[in-house]
Amino acid sequence: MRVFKSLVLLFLVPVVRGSRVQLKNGGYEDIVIAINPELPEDHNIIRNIQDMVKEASTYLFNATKQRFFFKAVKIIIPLHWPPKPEYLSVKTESYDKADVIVANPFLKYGDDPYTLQYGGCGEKGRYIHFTPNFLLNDTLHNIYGSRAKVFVHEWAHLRWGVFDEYNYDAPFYLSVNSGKKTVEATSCSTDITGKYIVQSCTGNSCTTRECEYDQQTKLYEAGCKFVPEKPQNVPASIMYMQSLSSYNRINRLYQAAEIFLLQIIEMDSWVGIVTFHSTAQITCNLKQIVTENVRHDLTKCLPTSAGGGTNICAGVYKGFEVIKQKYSNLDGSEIVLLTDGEDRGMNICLTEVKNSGSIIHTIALGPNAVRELEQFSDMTGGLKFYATDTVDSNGLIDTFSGISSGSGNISERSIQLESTAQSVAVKQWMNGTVTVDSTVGKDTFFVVTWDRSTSPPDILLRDPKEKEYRTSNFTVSDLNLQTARLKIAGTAEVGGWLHWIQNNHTESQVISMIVTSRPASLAVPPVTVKAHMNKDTNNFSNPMVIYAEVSQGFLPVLGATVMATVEQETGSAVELRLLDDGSGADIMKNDGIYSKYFTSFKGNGRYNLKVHIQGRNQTVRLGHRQSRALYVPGYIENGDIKMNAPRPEVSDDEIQAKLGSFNRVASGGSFVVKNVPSGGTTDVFPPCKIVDLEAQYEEDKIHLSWTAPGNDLDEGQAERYIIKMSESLLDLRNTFENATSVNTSSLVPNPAGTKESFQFRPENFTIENDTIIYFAIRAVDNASLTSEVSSIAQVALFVTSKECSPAGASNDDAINEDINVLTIVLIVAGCVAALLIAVSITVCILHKKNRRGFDEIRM
Ligand SMILES: [Ca+2]
Ligand SMILES: [Ca+2]
Repeated sequence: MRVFKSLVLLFLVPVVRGSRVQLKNGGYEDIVIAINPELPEDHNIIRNIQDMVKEASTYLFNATKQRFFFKAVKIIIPLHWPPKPEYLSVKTESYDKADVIVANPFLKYGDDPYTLQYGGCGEKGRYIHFTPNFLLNDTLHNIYGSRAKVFVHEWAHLRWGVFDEYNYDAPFYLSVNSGKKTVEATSCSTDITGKYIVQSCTGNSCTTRECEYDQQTKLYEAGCKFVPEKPQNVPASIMYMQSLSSYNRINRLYQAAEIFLLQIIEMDSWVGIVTFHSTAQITCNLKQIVTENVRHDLTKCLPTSAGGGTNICAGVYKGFEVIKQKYSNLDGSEIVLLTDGEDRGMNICLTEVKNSGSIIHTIALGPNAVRELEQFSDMTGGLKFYATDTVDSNGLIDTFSGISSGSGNISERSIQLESTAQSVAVKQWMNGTVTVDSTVGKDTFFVVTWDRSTSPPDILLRDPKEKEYRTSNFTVSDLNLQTARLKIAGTAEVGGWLHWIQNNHTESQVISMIVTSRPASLAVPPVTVKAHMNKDTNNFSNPMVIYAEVSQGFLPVLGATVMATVEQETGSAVELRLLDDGSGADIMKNDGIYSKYFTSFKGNGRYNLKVHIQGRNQTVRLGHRQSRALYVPGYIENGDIKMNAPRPEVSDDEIQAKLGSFNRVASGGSFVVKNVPSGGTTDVFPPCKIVDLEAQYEEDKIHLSWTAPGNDLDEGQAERYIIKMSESLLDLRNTFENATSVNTSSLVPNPAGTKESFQFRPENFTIENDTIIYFAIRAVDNASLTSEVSSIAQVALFVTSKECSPAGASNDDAINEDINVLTIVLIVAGCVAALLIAVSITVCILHKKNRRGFDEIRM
């Protein structure tokens, strides 16, 4: 029996995530600024972006001691904006991989520029979000500073993973310097002068007064704001004020590609299909998907038998040929390339592929797929997928579903609601519920697949209004006898869809249920999920981090249950729950980004990631993104206090929006693991650093609380805790072992993610009035591996608030670790010398030709 070898699909809507910015001789190149397709035409946006970037380049150049500048920036404008002769068409740039997005905020909560960033300090962010109003309204200069400085501020977040040096949640902190206690604004340079002001407004008339102290916290009262003097001689940090053969692969391929053609790919796309083995053939010339019939015609071009040999370059060349039937160049076209075979001749077309302008997504199928396959994705900015031969993981189907448009036009995108499979014994049932939420419901498909019998299992599907669909309502295609498909007419009912599927075959078989849908309306963005690992290639024994970003438009979705499944080549899968609680791998609590360390490396080779998300009457919170520009409350000029308009605050009712229940499934692509020792591994992962330690002093007792780490980072259970206390923050941080121990013999760690609390009466420690005690904690696992020293918590045991003065004394003993940030900037900056500042700004039209070819390869 011949083995199916490879498949290539070509199409033309930009996908891809991840910036492709390059730094050459100090100049940042290939920066992409994309304007959301929904924005109406306004050429002032382009003009102001150009001015902003030019000015920012000079500012960055000077701020980094002439080391960095912006060299080449491309602006992608919506297709519906009138063209001009100087505009170019996009190549491999796209809205989805833009470094800067210009788009309306989803709901009105101001124009704060921010950077979506969820890695640790030093890791790159995803994108910067500017609103059109920020780019057009010059009066916002007083609030955020000049656009150029804001851009450099956000750029530091995006490229260098630098954190903010101000803190809305804790705007003030208690500082001790030479025995003198002062209350400080959390700012980078404490030499910045100004006043602490409370503003109260009745109607349009506002009054200001100096802040008073809160007797409870010994800090300034709530609502107190630091208002800086406008002329400042102190150099402020940019970060503060910025101003298958035996596995029946051919059948699985058909099932998966059919779902792609019938349900996933957008209307109006152009698609062609090519198959290849040792040579390549066009089986379908480019067709535009204008009706459902075209979709069905395309499925007839899919291969149903396998050939021999794998010549990947021949397949790709044939794919280029198909695209060129209609277009003079390959810019913006996309190719899906699938192979399960080896090909030593891949190198001969690397240069042509790289320069083609086409984006290539790769799918490696099974354990023998050519090792270098992913190079094509890396060179062209395509996605990478890996599907195992495990039938009950739906790997290949999920892979195809992961290839969706990145054009920024979410309203057309297919969204995977469910993908589940299991082996079902004779006469047994696979039952379940899929929730259709109000943000989706158009073009909803329920697909049942099975892998042995030639007739469908018995299917009963019941919608939320109790309307029933049975096997006879499903369509089984003539070409593929193991898939039954039901398209729901109109918009699918919102609520739980129950299904019962019985295996009526004479032996057990794997049955799966796949549900896809599209957004219900243009006005409401759907809940979407993006899942990925922190890197594509990992060397043991570095841990990896799994991220799933759950959002509705630009808003984080909180409270969802997020399960990640990581599968490796041998097919053994590991399931992990991702959390958004700010502990372990999760940098920020409640930002809609769910994270978890991954350490279960069972061997070398390819792994794939898939996430399942369930929301059950959860809320979407209209929270502010982190890493945004500081909203400056006002200035003092010649002794006069000039307050800016108060930040448009959103009430809690507005920030909480009921989202109802929903289901989502997303493929997170593939990654490669190297250097795993053969013959099993010993424990190399300590518990993760505790980052949320808090301390309180109440009734003569210290109350400590934190989130439990695990045995291996944030997984499992630690064996014991070591808690230390000191009157010196630096001693505690630098020489933890020498600090005073707290007796923790009664303290047994709970499983990772549990909230821990511990109370004790400080003994061997003289508590006097005016004492500040600092606390830190480390966890130890059963292999005696010890976590890093935690974040430091403090309690202040003093009552003399009169001594507090808002003096701007510098604090060497600073509590805010952010003091390192400027240094980080300089270290990052300290390697390249640039001689020239010349910004080239190109405007590109996001073309939506949607031509998609569909090459298919076999051996
Ligand atoms: Ca988070
Ligand atoms: Ca361990």
